[in-house]
Amino acid sequence: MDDGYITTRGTGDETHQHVPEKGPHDAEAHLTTNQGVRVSDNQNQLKSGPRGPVLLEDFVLREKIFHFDHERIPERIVHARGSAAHGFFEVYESLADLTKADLFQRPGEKTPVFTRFSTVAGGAGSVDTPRDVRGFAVKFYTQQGNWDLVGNNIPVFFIQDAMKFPDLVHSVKMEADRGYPQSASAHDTFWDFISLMPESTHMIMWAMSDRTIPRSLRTIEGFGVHTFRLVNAEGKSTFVKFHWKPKQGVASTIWDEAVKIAGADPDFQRRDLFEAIQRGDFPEWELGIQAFDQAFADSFEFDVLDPTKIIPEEVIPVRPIGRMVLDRWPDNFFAETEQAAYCPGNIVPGVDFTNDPLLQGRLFSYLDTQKSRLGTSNFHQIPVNAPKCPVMNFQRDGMMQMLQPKGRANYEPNSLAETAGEIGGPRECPVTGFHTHEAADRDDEQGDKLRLRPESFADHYSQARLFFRSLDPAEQAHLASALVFELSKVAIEAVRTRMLSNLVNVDPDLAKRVGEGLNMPVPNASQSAVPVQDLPPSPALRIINGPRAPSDLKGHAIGILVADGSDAKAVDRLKAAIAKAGAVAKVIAPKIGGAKGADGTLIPADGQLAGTPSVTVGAIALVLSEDGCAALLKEAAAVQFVMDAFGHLKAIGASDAAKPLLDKAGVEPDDGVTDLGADFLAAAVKRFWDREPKVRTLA
Ligand code: HDE
Repeated sequence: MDDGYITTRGTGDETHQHVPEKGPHDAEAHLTTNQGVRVSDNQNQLKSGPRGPVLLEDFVLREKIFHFDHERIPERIVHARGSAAHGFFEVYESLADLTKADLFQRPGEKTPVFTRFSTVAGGAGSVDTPRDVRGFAVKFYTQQGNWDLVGNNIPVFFIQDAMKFPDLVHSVKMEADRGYPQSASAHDTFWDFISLMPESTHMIMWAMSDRTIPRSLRTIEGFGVHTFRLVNAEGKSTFVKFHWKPKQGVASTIWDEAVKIAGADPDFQRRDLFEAIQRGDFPEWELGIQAFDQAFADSFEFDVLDPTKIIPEEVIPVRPIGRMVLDRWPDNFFAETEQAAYCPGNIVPGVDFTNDPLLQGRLFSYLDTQKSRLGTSNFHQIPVNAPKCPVMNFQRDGMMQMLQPKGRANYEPNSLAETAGEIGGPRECPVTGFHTHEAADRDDEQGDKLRLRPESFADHYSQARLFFRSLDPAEQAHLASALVFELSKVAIEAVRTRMLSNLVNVDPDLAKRVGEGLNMPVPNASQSAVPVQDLPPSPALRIINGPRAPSDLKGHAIGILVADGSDAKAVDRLKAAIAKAGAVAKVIAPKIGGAKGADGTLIPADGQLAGTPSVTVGAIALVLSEDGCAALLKEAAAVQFVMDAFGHLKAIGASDAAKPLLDKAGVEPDDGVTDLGADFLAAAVKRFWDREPKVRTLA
């Protein structure tokens, strides 16, 4: 323009020039409005004169801003923060003896799945590594309809009855008046509620254990929690508990590490899952069941309908029945991960519920919440939620209806509709349709209308004790310290005291340790309705020194710290050895452009030191020259890099010249501190728990 005003048109037009002209109706290659009209200028609104007012007739602007204004939908009231992936489930052998569910009939058959992991308390934009339970929700798109197994990474729950769920969630979420804390259970209202709910004690043991600070979403177990049932073609019902066991092993962080990860990379676990899938290192879980009958249920110490109880694996082993592999990241986060609508009520013939009062309440809640979140009763038509088998019924209309059924008949029975050549349209399927398992399992599963908690649900402490006493001593110390940390954030002394009195029932030594950590006297035990039992420990519950600790380096990330003067060949050798072990090497340098090797070659970097602290990797190697080391001694980030790796009990491999940095970071020699040879890779798979008493005081 030659009127003296600067225009900014250039950018948009240039972009357009790169788009090949395909034809007048080819909307793909051209920016259009939602009505399909091509947009001529995506940079400037329509104005009356160069500095004049914007014109109301600018439908391109109005449509664009209108749509943007409505991009957000309500986040999930719980489990708002989540990451998901597509994959498949492959059944190992026919389970026809136990269930008629189609996905379990033919060995080797694969069923598509969409699996979402989540934290519970925080909002959708909260960090990935708070101390929190993780959701583990799997949607199986079976040929007989969608089956959703909506579980957690902990096999028990806080409450026994759905009536208490809103209270529980209100107490843990940010406090009603002040709007904080976001994504943390360490505050008054949560512990006030918990201290008044002895039935939550078992879950609290799990929640305060290392289970709630997992290293990766790839290293968590999953549990269906409730007792479900499988039903075979003869109508025989078998009770089951569902388990997901990660092939990657079960691994957790240390609390100090989880806190630092939250600052270094709030999306740490989402990124980890994304990167693993992108590089073809597909995470895998085995699905297992604990199957049992009514006779076992009657003989078991606890009520199998009580969701605050486990059945130890030593009592009923977990039978692996198939595997799940997650091999495809969603194309679009909102369309898939955010709009995924899970519902424990989505089951298929061959699977059924039990009377677990928590499960029954859940069956109600999820359908409801999806309507509120997704705005329409037609949310099942959203691609991620739509079954991959035919859907045929006479449900019609509703907001955002995407289907266009033909014909006059929208009722059943009718004699007008024609579907697949049959007059009358879709019909009931008395044989293949879903039948609820009819028989009550016991006489007390029917009768008068009552609001009461059965006596068989009365023992709130024995399994909490079982859990605590089953753990490795290092994990017990973490659990006690977690309680000290959380209760130290509780301002109301009476709440702390009440919690201590509940803990005495779990284990007097635990209560003593927590009392000492708080510097508070331990009160008498709170009242327990039934005597607390000493049950045999279950070593399967351990993470540290447990049966499912990671056994190799596959999928681990190892940081290699370099600086100017590092031996480029040594870095290459290490990278090759790390790759051979199936792990991922991350070269970390003071500058992202890399470091200049001793031989003058450039050592490319994957991360810059300040932005890639050692908490983001599982072990560290220091490949430094004397000069490089001397330079890093003056960098707080480098000293902290090593200090944290040592404090987080990780393996540290170091070249001789890196010794001054080890010294400055306070590293004391132990089995986890090695040279850069094979010992380092052998050490990198482990954490050195024996080191812990040297680096922190635990309760
Ligand atoms: Fe949930 N839960 N829940 N829950 N839950 C939801 O549904 C609810 C419970 C679990 O990735 C909500 O879509 C009630 C146990 C997961 O999208 C809501 C009760 C277990 C997810 C809801 C429970 C879970 C949810 C919120 C007690 C483990 C995330 C948004 C009666 C077995 C699924 C939504 C995803 C989500 C209700 C208890 C797991 C409000 C009423 C026990 C993994 O419907």
